[in-house]
Amino acid sequence: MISRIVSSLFRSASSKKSSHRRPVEPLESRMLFAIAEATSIITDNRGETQITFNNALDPATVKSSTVQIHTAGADDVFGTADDVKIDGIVRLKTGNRRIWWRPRVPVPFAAGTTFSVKVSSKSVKSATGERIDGEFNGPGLQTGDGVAGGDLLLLSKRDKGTVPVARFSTVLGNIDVNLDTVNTPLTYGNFLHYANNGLWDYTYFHRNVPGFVIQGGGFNASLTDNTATGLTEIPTIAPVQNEFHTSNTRGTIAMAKLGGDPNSATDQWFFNLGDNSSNLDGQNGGFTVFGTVKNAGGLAVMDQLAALTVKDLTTIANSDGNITGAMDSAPVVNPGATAATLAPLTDLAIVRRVAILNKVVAFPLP
Ligand SMILES: [Ca+2]
Ligand SMILES: [Ca+2]
Repeated sequence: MISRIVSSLFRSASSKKSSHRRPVEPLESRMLFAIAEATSIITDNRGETQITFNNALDPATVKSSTVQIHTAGADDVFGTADDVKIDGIVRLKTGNRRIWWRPRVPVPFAAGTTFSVKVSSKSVKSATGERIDGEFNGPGLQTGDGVAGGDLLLLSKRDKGTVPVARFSTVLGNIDVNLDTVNTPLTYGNFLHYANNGLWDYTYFHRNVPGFVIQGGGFNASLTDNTATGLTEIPTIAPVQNEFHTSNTRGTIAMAKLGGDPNSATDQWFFNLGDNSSNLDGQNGGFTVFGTVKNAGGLAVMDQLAALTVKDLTTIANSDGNITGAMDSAPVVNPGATAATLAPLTDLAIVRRVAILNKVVAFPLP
């Protein structure tokens, strides 16, 4: 993209030189010298979309009418009249450089459904008033018509590779996890049930044992009742057969289970903070490692979560003994949090969302 802008500059300069009497058209330069272009696009299989620009955008121009997500409709073809617009909420974050779209309904369509993303260049402007440049030349993808300007238009598709990536969006940042579909297929299927139905949205890490594990997946916080009373157990399905294969080393994630019952894992998982292989590989049939933290950034977030203050919150006002009993070593982001005054959404180590990252491809399909 930079080279394209540079060549535009040269073209303008030379035409100006060859015809002194004709001024450069101001409208044309506004189009060609677009100062806001997308540098990163992240989408997940339940529709959440984050588009980061190199420069700030005008917040007044970023709204549900100018950032649109569609599914293909009955004809299964994008760009036709029956495409279905998905109702969403649009925010502008990160110094007004990141468009953050999420569906208003947590699971608006079957997880994995391909959807299109359109950011209107007629409407969305940079903070200084220029139209955006709809070309995208970011990692793994080039899309657009090769001419600066125009709508930013993409398709987001299910990643059909053998190592799909789950993103755990936590209060302290994202942890991307490479999922093992080959050695732990049943556990992977179980994982998809909870992730794809949004059941892990607004859950929290309820147990932190520094140097050992940090555990979550079992309980969630209410968006409408920010007190201990609002905490609930997430509904579980039948336990999954144990599939121990990979060692419980640092940066792996494994299923939690009941003592003395190897085949009892349902919705709770834990990150191994250190090398727990000598303990967890042999105990209770071995704990099933089903994924590995993908990169150093994710490990850093994991370690930051593990460094949070730990509180005994077993006396919170909640009638569910499974919840209170599990919170004897609960990490809190608010060091002043107490069992008596607990405000889960602001005090606990919330996991805002767990979803599988999608692939972004050019629109229309090649
Ligand atoms: Ca269609
Ligand atoms: Ca273009």
